[in-house]
Amino acid sequence: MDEVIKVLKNSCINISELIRNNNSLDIGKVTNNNNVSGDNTKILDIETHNILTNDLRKCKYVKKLISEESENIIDTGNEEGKYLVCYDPLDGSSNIDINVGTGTIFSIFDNDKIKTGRDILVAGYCIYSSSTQLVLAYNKEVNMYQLIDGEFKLIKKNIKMPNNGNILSINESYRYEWQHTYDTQMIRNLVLKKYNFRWVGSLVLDAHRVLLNGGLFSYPINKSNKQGKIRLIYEAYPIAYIIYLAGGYATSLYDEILKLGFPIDNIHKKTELRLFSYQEYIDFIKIRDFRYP
Ligand code: FDP
Repeated sequence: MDEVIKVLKNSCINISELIRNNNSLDIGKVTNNNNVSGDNTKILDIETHNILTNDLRKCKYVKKLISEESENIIDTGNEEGKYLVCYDPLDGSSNIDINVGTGTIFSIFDNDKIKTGRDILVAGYCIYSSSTQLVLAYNKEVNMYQLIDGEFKLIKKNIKMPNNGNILSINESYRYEWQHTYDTQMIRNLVLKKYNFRWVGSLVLDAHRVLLNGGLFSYPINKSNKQGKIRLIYEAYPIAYIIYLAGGYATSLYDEILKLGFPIDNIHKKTELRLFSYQEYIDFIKIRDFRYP
């Protein structure tokens, strides 16, 4: 396992270098292809997919790969391989060309023991923003590292989320397309409590804020995204795992994200995603289940 984590760390360092040393207008250009989810693929999406896929293929402990940018599961052909590694090589690709933060999200499973998101062995993400930071959930602890002088140095150990926050993170432009009123009611309640809005539009950064400062992130289903927009295997599961380990909550409307079955026959399946610290979770459940206030 340590070997696989080492490979992922190195790939993230290489991706960070690629982003910092190239013209963001060039690497943010759209290619002629869409990915399997129908998103416009950008040059950096492809380059980051290639870095991770090539590096992980060479690691003899890795058996299979699931990437946002590959339609099917990739078999590495490694005979000793034991692990499945799932990744969104570049989350937040709409932010590349305007130099707003993006990230890589990943998780590692034992390939022969996968039923739900609870079977994750390691989850993590790397943020490429004003600094490059890695958050790793492993051995029941969430730790945060920063890339300083070419190495990831531990800067925060055993992260625990606060009981509540003061930020509300939702793309309200879909308000009239939401399929129910719970999110609208939640927004009203939190605004009355003086919460402030923030929406980076890169899940990895909006989730990172919830992890460190608490609050709410919500991406409900809407008319354009009838199943939700966040990809379950390589976006929602790993973020949910990290948030849970740090004491928060990650759900769709009714289900805990980590309890959702692993969609092996539909690896790009989408879901709703809500992230909460404790107080916001309680508030949301009251609204959803008791129509309160
Ligand atoms: P992106 O399409 O830029 O890759 O799931 C992908 C994602 O970004 C998330 O990172 C982000 O939270 C969300 O989509 C943003 O979607 P909207 O543009 O609909 O707000």
